[in-house]
Amino acid sequence: MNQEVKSTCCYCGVGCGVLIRTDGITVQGVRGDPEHPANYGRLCTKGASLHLTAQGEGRQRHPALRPARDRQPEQVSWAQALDTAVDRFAGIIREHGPDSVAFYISGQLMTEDYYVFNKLAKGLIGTNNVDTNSRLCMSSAVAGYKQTLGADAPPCCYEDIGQAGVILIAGANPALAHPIVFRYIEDARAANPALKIIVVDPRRSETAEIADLHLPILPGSDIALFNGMLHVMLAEGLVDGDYIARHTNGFDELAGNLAEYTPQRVAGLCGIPASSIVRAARWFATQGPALSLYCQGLNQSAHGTHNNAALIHLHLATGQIGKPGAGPFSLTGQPNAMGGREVGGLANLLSAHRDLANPEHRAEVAALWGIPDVPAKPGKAAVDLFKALESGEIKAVWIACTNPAQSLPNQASVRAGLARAEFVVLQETFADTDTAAYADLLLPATGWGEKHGTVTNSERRITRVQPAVAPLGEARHDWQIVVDFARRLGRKLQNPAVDRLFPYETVESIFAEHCVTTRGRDLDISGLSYSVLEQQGPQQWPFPEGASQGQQRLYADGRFPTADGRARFIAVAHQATVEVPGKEHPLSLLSGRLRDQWHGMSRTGIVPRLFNLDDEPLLAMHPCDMRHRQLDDGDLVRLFNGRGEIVVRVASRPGLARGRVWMPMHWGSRFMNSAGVNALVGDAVDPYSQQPELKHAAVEVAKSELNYPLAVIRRCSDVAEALRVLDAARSLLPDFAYASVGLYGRASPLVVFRAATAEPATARALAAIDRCFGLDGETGAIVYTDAKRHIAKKAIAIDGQLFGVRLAGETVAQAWLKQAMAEGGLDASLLRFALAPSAAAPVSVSTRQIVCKCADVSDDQIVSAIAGGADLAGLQESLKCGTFCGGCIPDIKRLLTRQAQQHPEAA
Ligand SMILES: Nc1nc2c(c(=O)[nH]1)N[C@H]1C(S)=C(S)[C@@H](COP(=O)(O)OP(=O)(O)OC[C@H]3O[C@@H](n4cnc5c(=O)[nH]c(N)nc54)[C@H](O)[C@@H]3O)O[C@H]1N2
Ligand SMILES: Nc1nc2c(c(=O)[nH]1)N[C@H]1C(S)=C(S)[C@@H](COP(=O)(O)OP(=O)(O)OC[C@H]3O[C@@H](n4cnc5c(=O)[nH]c(N)nc54)[C@H](O)[C@@H]3O)O[C@H]1N2
Ligand code: SF4
Ligand SMILES: [Mo]
Repeated sequence: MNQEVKSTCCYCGVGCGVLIRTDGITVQGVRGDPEHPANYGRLCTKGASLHLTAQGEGRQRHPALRPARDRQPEQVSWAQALDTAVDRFAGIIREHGPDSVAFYISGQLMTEDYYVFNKLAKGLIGTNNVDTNSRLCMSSAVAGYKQTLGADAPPCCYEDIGQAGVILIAGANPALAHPIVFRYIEDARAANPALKIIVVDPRRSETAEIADLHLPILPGSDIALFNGMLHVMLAEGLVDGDYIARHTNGFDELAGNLAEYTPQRVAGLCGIPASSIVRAARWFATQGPALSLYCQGLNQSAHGTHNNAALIHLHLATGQIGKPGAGPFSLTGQPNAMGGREVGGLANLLSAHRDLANPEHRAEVAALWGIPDVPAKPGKAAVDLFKALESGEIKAVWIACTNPAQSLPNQASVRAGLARAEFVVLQETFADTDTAAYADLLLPATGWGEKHGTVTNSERRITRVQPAVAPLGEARHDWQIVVDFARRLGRKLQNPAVDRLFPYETVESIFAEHCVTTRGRDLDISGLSYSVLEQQGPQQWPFPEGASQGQQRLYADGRFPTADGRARFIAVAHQATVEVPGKEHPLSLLSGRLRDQWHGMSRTGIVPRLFNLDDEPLLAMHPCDMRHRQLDDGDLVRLFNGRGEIVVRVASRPGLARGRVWMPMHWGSRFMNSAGVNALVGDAVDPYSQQPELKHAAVEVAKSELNYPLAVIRRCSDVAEALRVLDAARSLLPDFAYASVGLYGRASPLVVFRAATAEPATARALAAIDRCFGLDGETGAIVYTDAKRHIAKKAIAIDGQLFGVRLAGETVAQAWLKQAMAEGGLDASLLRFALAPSAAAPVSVSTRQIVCKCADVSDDQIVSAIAGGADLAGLQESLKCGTFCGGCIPDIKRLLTRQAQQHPEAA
């Protein structure tokens, strides 16, 4: 019998509620939870395809121990696995002290998982070496809030988006990275024609398309812009002197600095017209409630904390905070980065927004945990933690729910650190991430659909996550793994507090303890419990004991959680990026997200249709920069700086200013033959937040001399087969100077492999490739070879349909071949076209346009349903198009109008 279980989407920090449909054994489907206040039933493409990632493919199913670094991991029991880990950790701790081990965890864990990891390190072992991937993500936002407002608390809520008069989106691309937030922005735009939207982004991003004013500032120049805006406000009398006087400190000192940020000077620093700065300032101060949305464009900078502070200043100076539609709203990246911050799971924090540097806070936590003290010495933040692995200072690392061998900057150093470490544990849901190659011990964790606990989203809302199915194989919940390890380690180290520290039998008991630690703090949730969350639904914090509901907005009374209750202005000044493009490396490299992929693609990378927009890592570049280097669209280029070199395909993007290139962060060594963009990005960090400058590196691009292209497209009967072929193809990647592999999916799933060589591929190499893709047979095959031009092609048909094609030396037909094969096949009678050097499809190939990317519905499906009498509601009912993110509804309406015009008689 099917039932629906309430859970959340495990991707971005919007924190959408989902209903998981299950027969109790497997996950059957997913839909948005109509009752969840984050999304009211909507989902984006990633959320809408979650069930496709929960079928067991690609998972780590049992603990495994690697007998030696050059050997494959071998299956072991949980007891063997944990005892081995205990022996190694205890041995290293005894010999070298607690600071010789470290934990590197993740904003994608549940709050309860996070809580016990933190307690294990700080409470049991006695080291603050516990840091997380939130260091790469939110730590500048944390430091920015704390420096100015006094606590790490986003003061806004999603409802503010619909109530704002002006929305400033800076260094964020919610159209792709927070799609449901973007739906709210679109709704606000539709409901209020007077709404002004300003987008600050060096690129003309997808989000910039909705802007009334796009400010394509020079990378890293946000402080100058915000200071310049404040200068204008001050000069034009647009600041709220009364609010400043009553609720803030430090304005005069900042104002002294502001004098030099004239629009003319700022125009030079930011590379935008002075008039745009003036306009942005006036709109911000005069259009009604002002709301800012910001993310990694501000955070991932060596001056990220001050980027955040400079933006928050605009709100403090105009009193645009603590009221509906207004405030600085930091968008959280990961689904539970907020929860991690709440339990203090970072090397410089303690439980419930307490600070490690504060002796009173340390004493409070020690008392709550029932131990004499917690260590005072700050732990190592992410970048330093991996440097310490490289230097040998840290000898063992426990990594959970993150993939540092892809996502950290300066990959050469990170990978050297992992290789040097004496003992690496990887607690993962999926097998074979880039980090797995370095792990001595692999521990299988439960994944989405199996997990339980709580998560907090961007608007401080805590949701209970319920399991829909049992753990796969031998997988265990993250908290269970930690608690089991902690108890074994505590006994081994003869720590008398171990039973008191880790008494938990249920996940609920951990949450209950966490709630207690928050009593009296800014994020007080002493009034929350699992039963309150189940009965009353997701709740925002604070929610102290006795409260009947959470708090929608913070600071309505103008009182801030600082010693004197006032917010603070910080004297921030413009700073350049750490690497400034120059003669040798004249291009500024930006990196970020695509709509349909999530980080290192361990999950989204097993869903064929999530590759349909981008199935290869592309470097976006301005046409003039390309011409200057004699590059054509689609050429393979070397992308390099002093740190490394990778080969990628270049794509012309006029929306990108000259001198800037952009690459997605998603491709690592599992989908291409290099570490991806982080082979080039440096590891300079912000002095306050220790967040690395992931968004900026100086690079150069040159045409590669890989003149012999290769492409293989292989149709598969189902996803399971596609994943097997994909895995096999991975073994080919290291053989090439350029290679990438991906999926593609419509009616049939495909595996798409592309590579290039400097010398023509030998017959032997081609035979190996054919074998790998199952294209080595003769039945149904046709071949074409032109030895003089080094062209060698082969196509195979099975059951009257094209099954696979390998093109070497010339590959121009691959684009239409891919479409045709994905739509179900290419009739065998057309096989010879597959080998022709034709970039255009033969007439008979259907070229369907996908209109609804969430439900994967094409224009011809919609047109034929309209011909059958369907209206919008009918289409939504029968095809499900336009029912997930809603982004395609305008396109569906256009098709309805077109059809009505072409066939008025039907209307
Ligand atoms: N589809 C998808 N969504 C995701 C994720 C994902 O992997 N895939 N990951 C989630 C996570 S963890 C995070 S942190 C968020 C990130 O969400 P965002 O930060 O919104 O996304 P990014 O693409 O990293 O970068 C945002 C924009 O910053 C711009 N930028 C670069 N440098 C600067 C600068 O100096 N100044 C300014 N003003 N802008 C700059 C980039 O051009 C880019 O358009 O996304 C979350 N959502
Ligand atoms: N150049 C560049 N680099 C970047 C960024 C950028 O914009 N540019 N963005 C940075 C940012 S903001 C972030 S957040 C990081 C993200 O970087 P990572 O944290 O490395 O990214 P993920 O691929 O999400 O890694 C999460 C891993 O946890 C596993 N997992 C999923 N669920 C569970 C679970 O419940 N338990 C356990 N134990 N494992 C699980 C997944 O399979 C996955 O492999 O990348 C950073 N790196
Ligand atoms: S916006 Fe998309 S990725 Fe983010 S939580 Fe909602 S469904 Fe998941
Ligand atoms: Mo992130």
